[in-house]
Amino acid sequence: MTKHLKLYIDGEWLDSVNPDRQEVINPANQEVIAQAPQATKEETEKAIRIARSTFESGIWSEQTPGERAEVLYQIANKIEAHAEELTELEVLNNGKTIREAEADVADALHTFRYYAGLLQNQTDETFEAEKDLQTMIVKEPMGVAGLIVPWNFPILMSVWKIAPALAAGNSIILKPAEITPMTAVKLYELFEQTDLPKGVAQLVLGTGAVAGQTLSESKDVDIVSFTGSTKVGQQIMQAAAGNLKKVSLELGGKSPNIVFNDADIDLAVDYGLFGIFMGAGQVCTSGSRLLIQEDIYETFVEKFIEKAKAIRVGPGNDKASEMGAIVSNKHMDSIMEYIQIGKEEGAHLVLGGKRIEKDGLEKGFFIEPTVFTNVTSDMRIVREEIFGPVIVIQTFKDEEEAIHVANDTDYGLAGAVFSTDQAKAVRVIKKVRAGITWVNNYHLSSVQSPWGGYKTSGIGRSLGKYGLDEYQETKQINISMNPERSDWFDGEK
Ligand code: TAP
Repeated sequence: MTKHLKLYIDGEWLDSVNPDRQEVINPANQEVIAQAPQATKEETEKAIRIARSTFESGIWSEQTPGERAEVLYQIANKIEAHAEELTELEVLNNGKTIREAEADVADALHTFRYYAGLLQNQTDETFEAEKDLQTMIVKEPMGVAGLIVPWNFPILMSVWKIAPALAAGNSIILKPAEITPMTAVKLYELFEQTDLPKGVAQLVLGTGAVAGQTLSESKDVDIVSFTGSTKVGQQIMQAAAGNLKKVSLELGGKSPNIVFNDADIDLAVDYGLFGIFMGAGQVCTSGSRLLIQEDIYETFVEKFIEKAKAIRVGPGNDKASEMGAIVSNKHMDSIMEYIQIGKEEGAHLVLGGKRIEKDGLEKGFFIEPTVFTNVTSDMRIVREEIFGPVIVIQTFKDEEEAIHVANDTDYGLAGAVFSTDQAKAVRVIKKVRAGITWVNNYHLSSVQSPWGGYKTSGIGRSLGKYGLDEYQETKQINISMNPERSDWFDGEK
């Protein structure tokens, strides 16, 4: 039986008045798993009004950090207790593998615990600015936070926004991607079992064009935090200009993974594969451009293809699958179109390139691990984010050229260097214009570290203390300890 999902506003599960429904499907076999409402503009505005009123009431925003931290710990414990169910839902709805979904759920609960701890360790500054003038620098919640998340990490991207936004004392409205609402709904069911006050957290299921746009435009929203495509990020910035709300954007990438001739080749191959094929390449930080030094090119490509060929593609809920499905038919078509473009541009397709339609995968959205060589820097497959299991392999002569090719992109989200010469590796990674970088590994990161990009990859940082800052205002309070008149306008002079 398909589940009928609802909106969650002011502590109530509500049907939308809009009769249109979004079918939520399992991308591994196209089975319909739920029907989701498509919130109207008025329903989204109602969610914003409730968030504004709970914020102003102080029921959450004026709780002490210790009290708020306690609720965040309760949420983390609920996620832990329901980890298996959340993992299954994520696999079912997104198509990723169990191993990937387990890691996401573990990261989600860890993020709530991290922000609970950070909140209790955040202390205000105070200093004597002048004689008898005591200054305090305090952090305050921003107000109402609109959180818009994509489909590639449905629970994790939601939590990376919800945990710091709630920790800071904001009231929130979450808008998941239309096609992947399942774990967000479960998360809100878990919130109901904690002491999070009613009306602090709303869930609006709906389209980007209506619900997302309403959140971005609203004068009653103080910050909109978005993860997704650069194109929509630009639209959100324009919509947000009306009340000059804060905009935090984590956007796309075309990240370089540089391998020098002195690298441990097996290690570089291993992380090169992980860098692009984890999440079937539907990861903002994917290492989608491999840059190989000319003299190891043949050896590297041979080993890389041999291993990529052996990747077991299949349904996420099969423990043997190493790479899952593409999230939707529409997105699969977009990836296949890029593969066609690559061929027409004259790149050499040396592995994959086809939809997989055999061995029980006929009904799902599966694409072979795909490798292009002989590419040039002006090709669209080299410049544009494909967001699928497709890698382009470029070459370079020396350190200078490696840096030039790595930075020859509009994006600046991530990048990596492989070399056994630590000094060179650090020298080069410092020149890569990107916010999330690695030396001799790929994709390894922690909740303490700031997450975000340079150039068209975004504005602002998630996670760590930087992520909490995103959702806080900073205020100075100047206190006269021994008040005296200023006599600035003294009519007698
Ligand atoms: P986007 O269109 O960017 O969607 C991301 C989120 O934004 C979804 O919740 C979407 O809602 C919402 N949205 C869409 N239009 C909006 C608007 N005008 N105002 C406010 N919110 C809006 O991503 P997509 O269509 O799913 O994927 C397209 C491409 O984006 C991908 O191929 C990939 O290159 C990139 N992408 C990047 C990332 C990351 S993490 N960097 C993640 C996903 C996608 P609905 O979809 O529900 O309408």
